[in-house]
Amino acid sequence: MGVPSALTIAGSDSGGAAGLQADLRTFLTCGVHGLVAVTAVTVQNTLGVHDRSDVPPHIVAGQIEAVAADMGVNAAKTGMLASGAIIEAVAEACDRANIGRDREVPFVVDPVAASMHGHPLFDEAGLAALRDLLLPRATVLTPNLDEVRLLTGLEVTGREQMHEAAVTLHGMGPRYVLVKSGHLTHDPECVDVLYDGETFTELPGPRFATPHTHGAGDSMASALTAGLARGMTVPEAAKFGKWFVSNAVAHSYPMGAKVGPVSAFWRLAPEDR
Ligand code: PXL
Repeated sequence: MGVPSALTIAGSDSGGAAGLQADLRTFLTCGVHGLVAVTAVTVQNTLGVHDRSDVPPHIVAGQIEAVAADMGVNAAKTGMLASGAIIEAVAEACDRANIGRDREVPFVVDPVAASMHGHPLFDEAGLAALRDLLLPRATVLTPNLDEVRLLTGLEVTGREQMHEAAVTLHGMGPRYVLVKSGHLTHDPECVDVLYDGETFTELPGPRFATPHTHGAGDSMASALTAGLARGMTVPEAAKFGKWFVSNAVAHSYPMGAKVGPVSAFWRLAPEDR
């Protein structure tokens, strides 16, 4: 096999911490060629998202189909999807490109709902389209606890409830659900839960004291996607993603006035970091 490729369907963060910039950096350091379908351009720094422009839905679909037809996609993921109209176009393009649950190309749906500053990254129609069109197409759904609440109404305050949330979300269509524990801040550890409809697999990790966590969710989902592109099973790729993001948070750095980015540099040789 040549170099594996992974596709991110995501928005641009001008601050380079999250979004497609985090995804491409992660793909690179995981040895995977990054393909991109840009959904939106955000005007962003560590103080917030100040403006944005969404890409026309047919251009988002066109990017997916162009790279799939010519270059081949070994795994795909979503990030910021911006609107219901873009989600509809993504669902149709993914079907044509054979991306999705029970299809040839595994599909990681990261249901990115808001920026870390709380700015919504899609509208009401986007939430309905995510539920109706993307959850049933997901090989793996990777919500954080805010996204669990948005999708299910469940307020998760402990590890037991993470299991309940995983069961509810699994009933909404994805093949696997990975509930992330980063927002369970009173828990001294950071134990994510993977559920396949029968078995719960706990993915333990340390909780770091750093405030600099921008892009953590994107990096986790991208490393998981890179693992799938390299031929790992979903449980193997989920463990790989957890390992990658724990190290990325451990090596995060301050930049700008507020929350700095997690690092993908940690996998480089020390003299290159
Ligand atoms: O971290 C989620 C995310 C994804 N995509 C874009 C973002 C953010 C968070 O700020 O800005 C473009």
